[in-house]
Amino acid sequence: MSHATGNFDPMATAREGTYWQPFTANRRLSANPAPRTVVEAQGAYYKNIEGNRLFDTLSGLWCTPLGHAHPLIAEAVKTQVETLDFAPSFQLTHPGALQLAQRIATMAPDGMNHVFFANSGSEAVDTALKVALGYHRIRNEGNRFRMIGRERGYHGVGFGGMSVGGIVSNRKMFAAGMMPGVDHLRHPYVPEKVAFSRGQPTWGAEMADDLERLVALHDASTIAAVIVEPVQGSTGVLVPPVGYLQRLREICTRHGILLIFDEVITGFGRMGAAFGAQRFGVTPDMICFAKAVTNGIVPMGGVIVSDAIYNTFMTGPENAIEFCHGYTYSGHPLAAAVGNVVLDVMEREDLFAQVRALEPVLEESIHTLSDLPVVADIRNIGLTAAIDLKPAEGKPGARGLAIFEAGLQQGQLLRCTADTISFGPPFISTAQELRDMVATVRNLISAVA
Ligand code: PXG
Ligand code: PLP
Repeated sequence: MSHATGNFDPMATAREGTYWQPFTANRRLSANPAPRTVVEAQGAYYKNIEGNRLFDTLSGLWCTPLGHAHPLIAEAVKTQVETLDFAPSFQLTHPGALQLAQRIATMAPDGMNHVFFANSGSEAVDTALKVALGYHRIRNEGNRFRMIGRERGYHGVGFGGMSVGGIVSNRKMFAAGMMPGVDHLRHPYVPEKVAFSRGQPTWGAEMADDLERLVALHDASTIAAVIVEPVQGSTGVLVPPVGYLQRLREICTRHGILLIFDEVITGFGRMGAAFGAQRFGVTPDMICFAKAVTNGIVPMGGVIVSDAIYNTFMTGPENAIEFCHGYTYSGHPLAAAVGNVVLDVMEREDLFAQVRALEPVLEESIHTLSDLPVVADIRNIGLTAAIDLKPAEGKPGARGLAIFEAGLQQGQLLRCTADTISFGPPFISTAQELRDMVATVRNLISAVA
């Protein structure tokens, strides 16, 4: 059989499982690939191979807030390929990455003026953990090797991010490969206290004191860093209680522990501000970013570090490499060009303000579903929300899967993980599109429950 594109039958290959897909029930997909095969994307909609138009309720995988096929991005990609398609980032530099670093530093909280580029959230997290180790070692505090993550946290799939992550299914198969010296904070989500909160729960700041428990157990002199998502996204939008992140910051500062915010989802406007750091009024020592920085069009991630951290590394012999770390594609010209255009569009179209305007629309609308008996909780913050369904008797995940598959027939591409439905619609969504999305979800939930 010819493999030329014209003769290629994607459905036949999907049934073979040749493409082993990430975080996917591969056999379920192979059994019925057509509804799940997307072939086009425009604005806030995908189209699948069956011709159904699907509203993009998670902005791809939280990464395409400006929508798809943006003409300025298409133009920037073409121009950049024709001008400078690749540039080594080891010992060389180029204007696109310099400009993007400068703009990201400007958007970051005061005192965070240095940007290290990677290509994904997972790489961003691994980079931040290595910066933390190096920082303490240079300061002759090399005994600080422990990393503290949080239960239910998601920090990607590298060995570092997996180790500080707290989602059990992502950990148990690889338990033998965990980084040494990692411990976890309890997550602050206690449904009896906070279910059906709108925005930040008022209960739970004291859950941050769990860090004092780990300090007492391990001693602060052995702890390098704490890494948390300001809002725990992947596990289903767990919103920080009022005062919780402030308290974590205070405890870290008191004990000389670095605080890393993993803003791979919350960064670049999703919270109605440049970063969750600003939305929640807490300045960490490092911010991990990815996804929306390039609208998901070209992979990119990175870490914003404080001046104090950067200056600590910029010591030693003048001609020495200060941080022996980096990726072939760090600061890739194509990613940088797209990043610069994305920030142009966000600024010109005032999209953070648009998020702030849509937040109450999504909040009002999604909380109307609380009357459905099968709904266990609804949470929201910024342009994100999640619904927990009570699992079907003896069949956890069955309701979520049924809703995902039925959604594909009813014009909604939904993100269902187990029995949680998460939402992160594009910033370019209209209020009506958000209300229609919720109306369809009401019908879907009613149909499976
Ligand atoms: N940190 C956080 C906070 C993330 O949300 C990563 C790191 C890893 O990024 P990469 O680019 O290596 O995948 C993430 C990624 C979902 C979903 O449905 C979430 C992510 C990725 C895919 C799906 O919630 N988060
Ligand atoms: N930077 C970028 C890239 C933006 O998109 C915006 C607002 O949309 C701003 C800065 C300014 O943010 P604010 O509206 O919160 O003052």
